[in-house]
Amino acid sequence: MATNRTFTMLKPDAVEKGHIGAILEKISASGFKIVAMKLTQLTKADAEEFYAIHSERPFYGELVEYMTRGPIVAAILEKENAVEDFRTLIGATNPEDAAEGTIRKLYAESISQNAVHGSDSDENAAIEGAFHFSGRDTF
Ligand code: RTP
Ligand code: MG
Repeated sequence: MATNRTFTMLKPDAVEKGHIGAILEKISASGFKIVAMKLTQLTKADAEEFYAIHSERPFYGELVEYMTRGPIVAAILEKENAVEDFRTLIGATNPEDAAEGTIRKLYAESISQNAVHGSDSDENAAIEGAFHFSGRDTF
């Protein structure tokens, strides 16, 4: 994946509360082009692998439970400086610390259930995008 791309998930809490449309609208309005997208559900093995970096953290079990409890929207987004700009758009991990107008400030419930994921590097964006999408599903 080119470095002008990032990977996102609208997490189960956002989907359950009916926020898919509002969040995608905000993403599009912020200049990101959707180049791959689907509604899907993570298995326990998927979530454990996706968040393996956090496996020693006290919240890991809770995180895997949360991320697998219902459908998510997975998408690859394209924009110049996509990884950094998308992290800015979603805001801090804890919505209490997130800037006004960010997706987490608007839609996240808590530090654990925070509505949206954004890749933290170009390398991880490529790995995470490839985890969910084949070349023929990416435009
Ligand atoms: P993400 O990977 O989902 O985009 O979130 P992030 O970079 O802002 O935060 P990260 O440190 O990578 O944490 C991954 C996800 O784990 C949950 N979390 N819970 N209870 C807690 O203290 C806690 N801390 C993190 C959140 O769902 C967070 O997004
Ligand atoms: Mg992270």
